[in-house]
Amino acid sequence: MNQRLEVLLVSTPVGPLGSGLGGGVELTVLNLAIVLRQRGHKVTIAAPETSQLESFSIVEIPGELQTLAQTQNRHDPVILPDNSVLTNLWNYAQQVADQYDIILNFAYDWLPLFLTPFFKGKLIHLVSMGSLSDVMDQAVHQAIQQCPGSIAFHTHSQAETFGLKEGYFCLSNAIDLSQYQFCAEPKNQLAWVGRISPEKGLEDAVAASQKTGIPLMIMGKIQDEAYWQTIVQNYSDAPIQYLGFLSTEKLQEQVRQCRALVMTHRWIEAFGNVAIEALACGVPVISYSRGGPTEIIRDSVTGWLVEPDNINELVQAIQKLDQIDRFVCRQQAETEYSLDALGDRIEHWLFQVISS
Ligand code: HBI
Repeated sequence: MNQRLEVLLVSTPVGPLGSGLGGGVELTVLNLAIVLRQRGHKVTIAAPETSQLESFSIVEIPGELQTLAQTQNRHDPVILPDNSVLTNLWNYAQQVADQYDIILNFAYDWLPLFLTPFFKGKLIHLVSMGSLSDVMDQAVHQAIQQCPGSIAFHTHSQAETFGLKEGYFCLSNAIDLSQYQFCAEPKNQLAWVGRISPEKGLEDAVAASQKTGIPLMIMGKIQDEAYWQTIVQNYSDAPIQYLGFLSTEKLQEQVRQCRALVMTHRWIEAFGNVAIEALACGVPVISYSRGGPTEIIRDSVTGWLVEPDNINELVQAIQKLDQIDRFVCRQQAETEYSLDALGDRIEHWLFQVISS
């Protein structure tokens, strides 16, 4: 039953698409828009004004951007600025709702979750982070309870942070594999990719680089300058290089030349896009056994899962890298994380919602 659906994607209110403020969600919106259009569905995107997304036309909505949820405290009340773009986005969605079969929300915010039952079964949500606040936890539980099937996460470990073991759709994620080139013969160096911020635990990867003497290529936006300076001072003799915040093309050019990607996150990663980007280049992933990466990495086959926050185990895993077949890493990306695999998963969810 492959009917042609009219789908409205409502983006995150923290920044215009293309600004990078929306982090991983920007790539997720783009990839889902691409696969839905490829499969013949009509895709419309509503997002904060000045948003841009490749060839997609966007309904630009004005208003004040929303505070980043991860900068707030767990017990904080909902904050809505005057002339909030979040409120304006959902005012718009409500006005045009009858023109769509499905309205898919990407905002990690209370308002759209609360509105779920008011949209007569059309409104569904892809939750983009783990549990961060009581108000969001409660809104997610209420949406599932009132509208079963209306919530998707990227991984089961992400869902578990909300205390959920069932009653949701697990979408995983995907990347455009044609942008990532396989590399069989790497240099003797390691990669670390991510926002440079305390919850990403960069210092552990730097410590492992210092212990093994293997150079560490660091890529990503410096979000916390003081945190970065502390690392540089505390590990002044570690063989590290900061390569900046790179485009996908430049990022994969660097990562593919590495023996492994090292993931040292302190918090529960909802998914771990950088892990599938590495696998797509044939690069094994060594990660703390915490959150999304535990559902991506096949331990001892496409990488190693080590005891969280244990630098010695990182070092031991680095010393076992020759046991990993880099081609198998690429194969896993092709089987599970291609845009085509994502297309199957998103259609499965949408048709499930339509038929219920
Ligand atoms: N914070 N309030 C709020 N709303 C979002 O949609 C949001 C956010 N913080 C981060 C974020 N989205 C995305 O960058 C991550 O989900 C990837």
